Amino acid sequence: MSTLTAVPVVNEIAHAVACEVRDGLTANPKTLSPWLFYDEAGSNLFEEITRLPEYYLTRTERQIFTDHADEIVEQARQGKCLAIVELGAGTATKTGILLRATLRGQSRVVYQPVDVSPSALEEARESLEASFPGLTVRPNVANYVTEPLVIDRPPSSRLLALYIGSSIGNFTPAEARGILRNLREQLIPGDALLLGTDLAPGEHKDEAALLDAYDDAAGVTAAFNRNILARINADLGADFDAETFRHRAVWNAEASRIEMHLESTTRQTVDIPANAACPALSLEFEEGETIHTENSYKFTEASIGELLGDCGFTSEKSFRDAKDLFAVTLARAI
Ligand code: AVJ
Repeated sequence: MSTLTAVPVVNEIAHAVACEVRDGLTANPKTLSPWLFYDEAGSNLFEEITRLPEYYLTRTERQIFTDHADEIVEQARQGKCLAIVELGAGTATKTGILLRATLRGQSRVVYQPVDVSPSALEEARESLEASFPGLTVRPNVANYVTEPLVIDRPPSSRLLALYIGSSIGNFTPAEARGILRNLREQLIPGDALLLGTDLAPGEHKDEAALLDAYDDAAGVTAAFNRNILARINADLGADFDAETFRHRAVWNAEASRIEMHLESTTRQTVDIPANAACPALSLEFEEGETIHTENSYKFTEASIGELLGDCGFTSEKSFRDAKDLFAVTLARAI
């Protein structure tokens, strides 16, 4: 057996960080990919964001699950037994509501969370199996964005795939279609998808409130955004002074997305030492130059239907909160 295949995941991540930074920061305009936010400090900051008064997304989706869990599960199962898969599960904190509802109608359920983080999946497995007798958690460590999915189908059950938390919002329309088509390949007609998407401003949501969700008064989102620079310093030995970059949140109406940027408040040079993926870089920033760090796409009933239709699904039912801020769509594989 070759030892070359046993590259530890940690080195793969270090290599991916180096490649991402090389490609993004030598591009014009400069960009960085949002997955870079989620080192340990960034994951903690995101948890903090989900509790902010301005950041309505997490608590609104949780409320939709709390109010409609039985209906969602009944709609998905159509009298059959369900097995549940979740893309980007993380620690699966909201999923318990749906698992509990599923276990009201069947005595056993298999839950397959897919995530790149083995530690998050292990945490999910321990806490969920302790809370729900009848639940079997089968962690699946994989990158559902870049790798073909492998999902196990327990005999004679129908699959319900969860892609919640507005995670799909981080991807361009083309990338989002790639992800849902990758999922669809593992499903058969009659299987279900539950998709959580944030809604565009309009009749029920004003643009200012949406912007506040990405630029909170306490500055937690700003710290989350700047943490990407601290991570690059820590992982690659770069010399970013994060305090010289201002957090910017912008609504791009044409693309229907919130964009986050980091804006250099001064003309400066940032150095990144050579690494396995890249020779040493000396990066010039003009005063006011930005790094585009995130897109968060916002949807309408129509754009959700279009996305699903393009990927082999049909939308069956949309579950909303009372203020119509967020949508949870139950779709069927056709
Ligand atoms: C984790 C992608 C759903 O886009 O709202 C929160 C990330 N960025 N605040 C989102 C995020 C800034 C979040 N998602």
